[in-house]
Amino acid sequence: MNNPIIFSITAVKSESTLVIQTATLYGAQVVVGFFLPALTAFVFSELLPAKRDKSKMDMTKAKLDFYAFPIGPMCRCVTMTLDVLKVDHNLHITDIFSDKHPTFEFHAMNPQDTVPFMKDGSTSLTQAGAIMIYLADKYGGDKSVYPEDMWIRAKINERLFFALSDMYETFRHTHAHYTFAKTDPAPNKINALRKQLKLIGEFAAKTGFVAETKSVSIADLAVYAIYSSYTFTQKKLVNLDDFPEAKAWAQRVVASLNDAEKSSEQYVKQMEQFSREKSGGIFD
Ligand SMILES: N[C@@H](CCC(=O)N[C@@H](CS)C(=O)NCC(=O)O)C(=O)O
Repeated sequence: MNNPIIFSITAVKSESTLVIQTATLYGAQVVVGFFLPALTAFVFSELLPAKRDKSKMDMTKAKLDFYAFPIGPMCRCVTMTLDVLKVDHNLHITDIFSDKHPTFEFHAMNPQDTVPFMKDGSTSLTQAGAIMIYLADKYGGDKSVYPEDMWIRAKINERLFFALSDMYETFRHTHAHYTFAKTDPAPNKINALRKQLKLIGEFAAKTGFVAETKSVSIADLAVYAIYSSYTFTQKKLVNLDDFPEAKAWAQRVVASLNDAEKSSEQYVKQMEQFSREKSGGIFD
């Protein structure tokens, strides 16, 4: 024990153990003091928001898939939104009147079986209004079709729901009723249509657009998609000339849409052919 060599070896050993222990303790402090807070900050600031905002998680820039029967106004208001926002997409024409609808693949994606239906990366949506709002939020560019101000949005939402619920219901009981039932609609449904056409003119009186915005909003697109379905039914339903304010609004919308209106126009023509054939000439 008193051997000086053994003593000095023992002293060196215990000193290096002390050095290692100190280094380990220091390392642990660095991990706990710096890396852990940094890692926590990274998880909260980058990974968790990315999980909420699914667009950040999409590794590939795959094109959006849109399933529609675009001669119908519920689908046309979305095709117009896609065109106005210039969203690159695959359009899958889905014939809802075909015996094969819904296909197994379509039902697996959308158990509700309805169009419009959209898949964009990991997001899939039904309901025309929900899809329009999503597109405007994600691809809205300068946000003019759906400004971020909550008061402006509230009015746009109100008029969007007016179109997609009230106007669409009237469309089903008038235009679609003639097409499929081939009999006159109930008089109160024609009255509802006349009231809605008058309202469109009143809504547009303030700024020229139905949701009191300075330019076309998604509410104008939804109202226009349904309004344009009445252009070839005037002999049988209502004469659009009886509602000059609504007519002036429609012309204003068409003028501001430029090329985006072309696809809608082409689908309205297809709708005319479809409705005339199905109804057995009732609109002639
Ligand atoms: N409230 C829905 C209505 C969708 C809807 O009823 N779509 C019809 C065509 S306009 C449809 O897909 N029908 C076929 C089916 O239900 O199988 C929306 O806004 O998208």
